[in-house]
Amino acid sequence: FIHLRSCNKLKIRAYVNFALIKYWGKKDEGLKLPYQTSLSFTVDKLYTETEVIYDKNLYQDIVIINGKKDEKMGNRVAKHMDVIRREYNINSYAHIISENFVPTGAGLASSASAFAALAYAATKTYGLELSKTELSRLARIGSGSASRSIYGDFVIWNHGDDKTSVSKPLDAKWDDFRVIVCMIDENEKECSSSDAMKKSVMNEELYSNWVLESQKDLSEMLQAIENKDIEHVGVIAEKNAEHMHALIEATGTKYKTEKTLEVISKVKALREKGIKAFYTMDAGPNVKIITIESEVAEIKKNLLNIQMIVCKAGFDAHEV
Ligand code: 2P0
Repeated sequence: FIHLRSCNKLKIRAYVNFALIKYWGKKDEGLKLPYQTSLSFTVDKLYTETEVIYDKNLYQDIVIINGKKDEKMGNRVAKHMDVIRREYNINSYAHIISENFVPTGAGLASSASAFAALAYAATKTYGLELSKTELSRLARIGSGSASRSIYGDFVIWNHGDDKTSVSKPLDAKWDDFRVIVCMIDENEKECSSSDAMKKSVMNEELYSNWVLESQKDLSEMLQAIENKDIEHVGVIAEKNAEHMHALIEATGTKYKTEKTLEVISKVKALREKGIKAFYTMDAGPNVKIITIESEVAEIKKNLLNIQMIVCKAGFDAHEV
């Protein structure tokens, strides 16, 4: 029996990750098991910090995000806390205080960093020392991509069953690699990625093609990262993101806006000029430019009107 050490007050920071090979589609909604293996880059500039304070006097979790009660996210967090309580025999509700360190209103708050920080904070505060593999699994049940935010740098999240579908760090050190987040839209996305994923999975023909192609992209990507070949990495990441968005659009959702298309065409124009800039996109309008350090100044000079965050490799989730 593990005693509740409720005086423990600690804060966990987990970083946002961006997928170069996307996760798109679940074979198990509850356990958040993906159909395919994905690969991502955890960044240094965007993160979430979370505290979990168990309190025997509570009769429900109290969730405060960025200083406010957020009902929608609060319910999701409480649901994940229920999973954690059940798995680790914790019998107390908690105050969950979470802050997203992302530029305000940039539409970049991420469920990946949030659920990674939550899984870690909720267990460590209780005195449990979970392995990173266990944390990755637990984070995954909160939000699929959160399984990757347990680790910094390049990360691979395997498809598999509840036990095997966890992330692992890639053994690749590439100091010059950069992801530049271009902030386009601050509005909440209209269609949650969960709902959009479901629609994609329902189209069996397009979806099975996506799974097949994305896994080919993955093996090429692994080789390209090992070779530190930015052009190859960029081309594959772009192709993979484009394929995902084609699938999303074919099944009735659209995340790209006018501004998105404008930035994409600017990135392509940069490439015509010999600048090594490639893009990826997730379930929203913001574009991320994939590049290396030596190209950053030139990219900034050519995209003056766009607010950018230049990111290097981030770190494993840790206590602060
Ligand atoms: C990814 N995305 O690999 C992909 C690419 C968005 C596009 O993971 O339902 O918030 O919580 O498992 O992890 C966003 O989906 O979805 C995501 P859930 P999640 O980064």
